[in-house]
Amino acid sequence: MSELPFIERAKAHGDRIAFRTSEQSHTYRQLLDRSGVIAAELLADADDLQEARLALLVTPGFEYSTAQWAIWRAGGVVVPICLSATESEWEYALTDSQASVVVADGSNVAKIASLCEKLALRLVSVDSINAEVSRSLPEINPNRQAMILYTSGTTSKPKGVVTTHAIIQAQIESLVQAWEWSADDRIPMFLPLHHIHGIINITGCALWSGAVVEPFSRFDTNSILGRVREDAYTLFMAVPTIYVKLIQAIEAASEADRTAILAGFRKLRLMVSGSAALPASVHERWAELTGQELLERYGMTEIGMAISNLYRGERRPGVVGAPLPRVEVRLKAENGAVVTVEDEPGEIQVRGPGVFQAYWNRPEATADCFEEGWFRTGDMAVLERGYYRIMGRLSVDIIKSGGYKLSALEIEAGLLEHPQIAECAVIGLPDETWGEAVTAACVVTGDAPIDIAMLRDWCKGRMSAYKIPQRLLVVNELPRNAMGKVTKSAVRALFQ
Ligand code: MCA
Ligand code: AMP
Repeated sequence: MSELPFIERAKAHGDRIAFRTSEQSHTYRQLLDRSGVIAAELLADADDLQEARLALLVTPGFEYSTAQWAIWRAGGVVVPICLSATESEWEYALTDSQASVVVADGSNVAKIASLCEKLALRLVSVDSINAEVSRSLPEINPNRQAMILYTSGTTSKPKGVVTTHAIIQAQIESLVQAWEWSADDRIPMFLPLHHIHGIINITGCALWSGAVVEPFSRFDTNSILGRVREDAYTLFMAVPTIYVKLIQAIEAASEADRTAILAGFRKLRLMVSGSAALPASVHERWAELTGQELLERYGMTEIGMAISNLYRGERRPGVVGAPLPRVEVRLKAENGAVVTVEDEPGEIQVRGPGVFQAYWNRPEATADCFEEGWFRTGDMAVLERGYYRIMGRLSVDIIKSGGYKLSALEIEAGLLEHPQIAECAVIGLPDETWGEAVTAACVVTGDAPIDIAMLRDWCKGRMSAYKIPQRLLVVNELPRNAMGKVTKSAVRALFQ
């Protein structure tokens, strides 16, 4: 019987370490065995989960990957949900994806139990599966659906991005080839596992290659710097905000600590930045400190990684590079013509085996984002001396803060629930640490004043922490055009 390629590969990696923490290590064989046991439990009496959606609320690390593999091996579709989301954000993802099961671990089980009860969903606690059941698992065609990731966009609610096993494999193989992953690699994983940066670029590529992943429950500067000093890694991948925070930490460290940390970074074979624009100044400062030229790359939930600076070749600050293996990129000018020369801007459009299948249950949105078989990214770029430079986004309603993609419309809808906010407009303003800071202009009613601290406090528990505005301006009215529509460029001008 043929198995999914990642299973076949894991068998070959056998007794190599897949996950290592300060407490314990797990091998690829353990990953296979444990995921087989969980798959059997998930199947219960069924032969195949037949692409049923199973939400995943599991801590990063061995537990997460065993549960993910178990869902795949049982024939289900994984819907990873954000560990720190609010209950209403979970409810949206669970109902929109029509999930029938939630797979959770540790304290996450209790956190989501009442919601599962409300929605009549089966809640499986991976920790309580002890049986050593051995049973045959279904044969899974690689063209079957494998994962749904929720991504914010130009609609007020996030959309589910559906990928198949074959698409995931194409996304991983492209990166493994371009960045020369091997079984000798060791990488820290401190990014959230409901987005592709952590799922595909780090964990997916590492497990495909037989490498070691060192998981952290969150980004904690001191623990990660401690391990860098000990030469624990060969590879490092992060969003620009993390490099900014690392520079601040290194600059604040004592001379001795600083020397040891920098010596650790110097030994890595590759450091990658992505998910948001890496300012050239950060690239240059990092190179000055560590001698490492950060490799910047560009991607999107819908397409995986598309463009990258070269592993062996030029890494130019401020640009994202050239198309990755098996990815085709073109620029489409505003007048609809395909750009054929350098220095002329256009929208990035992408084609290739790593492009997603569809937005879950949204045929119109899916059709709208393809043009002649090319995916329209909504990002503008220009080709300069063979490398693409990202110039910005077509939509002002998409904000990137700390690598998270946020919908201004979704945040506005949340803020309008505040009893005193009559109208609001949310924009992203440039910010040294976060890339963009979520910023709100609000028309407030009633006599009680509202300041940013009060607003942030009110938002806590109502929306994920990274969506909460960092700046607030109370205005008498929002700027509108002749049609009565709020103009975001005029809102932006209010802050200058
Ligand atoms: C945390 N906070 C944030 C953010 N993250 N505020 C705005 N934007 C954020 N992204 C809040 C915290 O809730 C806290 O609020 C305060 O900021 C300070 O928290 P701190 O502990 O300093 O931050 P942190 O918890 O360390 O988080 C920073 C982070 C995190 C590690 C950079 O944001 C993160 O993991 N970002 C990566 C997201 C990611 O993986 N994106 C990739 C998407 P308070 O003080 O009120 O409690 S995939 C993608 O984009 C494509 C495919 C691609 O190309 O990769
Ligand atoms: P997401 O939907 O979270 O996958 O975010 C994808 C978006 O992140 C892209 O459409 C870009 O706007 C942005 N992005 C990713 N990498 C980069 C980069 N290196 N430079 C600028 N923007 C980036």
